Amino acid sequence: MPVTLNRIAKEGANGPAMMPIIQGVGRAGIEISALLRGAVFRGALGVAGSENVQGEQQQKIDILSDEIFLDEMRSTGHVCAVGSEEQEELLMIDEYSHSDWVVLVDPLDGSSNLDIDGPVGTIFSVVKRKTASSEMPHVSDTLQSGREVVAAGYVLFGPSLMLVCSVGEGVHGYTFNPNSARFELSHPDMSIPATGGYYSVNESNADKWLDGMGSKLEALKESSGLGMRYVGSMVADMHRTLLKGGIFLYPADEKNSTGKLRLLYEAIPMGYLIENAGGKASCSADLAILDVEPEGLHQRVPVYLGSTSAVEKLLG
Ligand code: P6P
Repeated sequence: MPVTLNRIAKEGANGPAMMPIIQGVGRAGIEISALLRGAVFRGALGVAGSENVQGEQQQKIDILSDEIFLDEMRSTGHVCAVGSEEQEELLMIDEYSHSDWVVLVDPLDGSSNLDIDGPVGTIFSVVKRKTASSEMPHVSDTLQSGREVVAAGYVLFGPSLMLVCSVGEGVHGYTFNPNSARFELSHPDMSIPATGGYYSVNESNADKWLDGMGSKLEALKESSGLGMRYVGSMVADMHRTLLKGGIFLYPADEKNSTGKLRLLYEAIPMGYLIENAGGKASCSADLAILDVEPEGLHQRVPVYLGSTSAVEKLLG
């Protein structure tokens, strides 16, 4: 009998509460995957003519994916609010405003790759609200460090549909099986290789990097002999790093002086997975991503994630 997402209920203290939420993420992934397949025939590709809170062009499909994700979180009956890259404010789920759980999400990360049929992903994390269940959830419920995360993961829309997640009891990968129409365990106990793999970065920014990162990366390249791979879609680049080892980085630069990637729904979920897979996730030489105290829903940070030796070699 294949192992399904139901197994999460048996994973430690948090498993039972997290299973229905992660199953909701899986349902959203299946629906978004269907949306992506053949989107071109429905005119769903291309820009929506609006901007997200980051001032970035929203793809039509970003907005549709955000709606699907919110709806599936509502259908779990256990989520009181969702903080989304696509929404300036925290989205309340009124019918379940008394529930314990708040979900942070980038519903369709890397969507600018859709025009070239590249891989994209959904990135999520779950925290327990700090406000009383008798009150309405508040954005302060989202401003918790990665050490408070109860579950995190991503859906990868690639040649196959995958859901990789952790509730603190190891990292496990599930692949959607079209024959049974459900996610089945395909990558149990994922552990990042200690050596080998690739460095993964947009090197075209190297001349603008801050903190001497240009020379630090040159030193890493010279000493490690790592190959280079870069998709420009965080979920795809992080999935390869998790499987093959190496390092994914997006340093701060003159254009993005606090970094480009978002703390709450990109850096922290990926940092939680990488640490649970035996790797290292840093914002700087002396600050782990999971130790950053968030100040804003859409806050950005520099990120260095991967095999411990590669991250430590780069950052010193
Ligand atoms: P650049 C996609 O827009 C994204 O948020 C991540 O998925 C990806 O890692 C990064 O930005 C790519 O940024 O500047 O290299 O295009």
